[in-house]
Amino acid sequence: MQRNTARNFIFTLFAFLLAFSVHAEKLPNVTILATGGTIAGSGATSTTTVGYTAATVGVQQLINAVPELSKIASVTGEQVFQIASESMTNEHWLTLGKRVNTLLAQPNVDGIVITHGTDTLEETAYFLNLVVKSRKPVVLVGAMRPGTALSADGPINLYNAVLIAGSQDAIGKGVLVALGDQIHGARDVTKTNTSTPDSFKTPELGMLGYVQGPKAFFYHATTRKHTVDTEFDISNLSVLPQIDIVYGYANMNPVALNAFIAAGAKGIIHAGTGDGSVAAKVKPDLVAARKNGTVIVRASRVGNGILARNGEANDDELDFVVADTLSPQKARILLMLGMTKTSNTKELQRMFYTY
Ligand code: DAS
Repeated sequence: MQRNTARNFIFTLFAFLLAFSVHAEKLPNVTILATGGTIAGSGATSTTTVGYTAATVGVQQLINAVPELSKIASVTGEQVFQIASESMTNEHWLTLGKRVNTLLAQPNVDGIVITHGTDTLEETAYFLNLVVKSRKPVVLVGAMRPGTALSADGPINLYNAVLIAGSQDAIGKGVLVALGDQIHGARDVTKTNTSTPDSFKTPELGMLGYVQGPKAFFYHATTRKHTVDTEFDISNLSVLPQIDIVYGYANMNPVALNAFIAAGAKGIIHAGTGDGSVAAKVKPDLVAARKNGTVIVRASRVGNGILARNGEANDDELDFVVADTLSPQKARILLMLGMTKTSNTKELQRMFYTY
């Protein structure tokens, strides 16, 4: 009888320990890739919210500053770059995109958070939205105030981003952006204010959800292709086509356009006034550029709305591409990736209506 009791006790203890260890291991594995920016910035005083230095704090310090992370994920940190994001380059993007794909191919990585400066965060997010080959969550996060400032937003933004990256609900949603308790999609989010904490918005087309307490809540999903459904592959690329943006304004002239082309631009995003209008002084040079093989995409400086094909220019006749609803800075990214596959303007236009 005593031997049975002892055996039952040992079996019960073993079963409990097994169950506990399984539960403890259930925390998602999230890798934080740090690139710099304000979220890693520091200022001279607690009220320095502008005029601070970005990209001074390392990834482990960012993680140590939010001990609550250990309750929601098993976090690993990597310092990929340490730059202010206005200095992000195509080469940085290729390095980051390849690292993300390598990590997400590992079964022991459930999601990735990328800490990033806010100036080009929306661009990096959209680039990754087009090149990441996994359905696992990738969440970009930044801050509008350095960690040294009163009411710094970096720590809670980082906590929320890790929560989303470990969330089953975030799987298959495309690359996400998390600031201010909000969840935005990479395609349509944009920075709308130079300095206030509510800067990131998805005007008109709408953000995807919120983070509240210990959970990510999704209410929308993008209708455009992303991640595993895209046709772009950077695995064997070491350089991306040079695409530049010319900005439309009253009294515009073709000097910048011609300078970009002379410097070797393979494509031009024309960020026109209104519905992508082309100034009379610029049109002859834009038409000539197209005839000489430069791909021309008509976009708008306005910020919202569909760029209508054959609206402000006869795109069919001039063989221009239109940017649909993409901002000029995101149209540049799609054209750049598109031209790694083709220069055919009909194929490129299809891409602008697909992604
Ligand atoms: N210079 C800005 C950048 O690195 C700082 C920031 O807002 O993150 O994007």
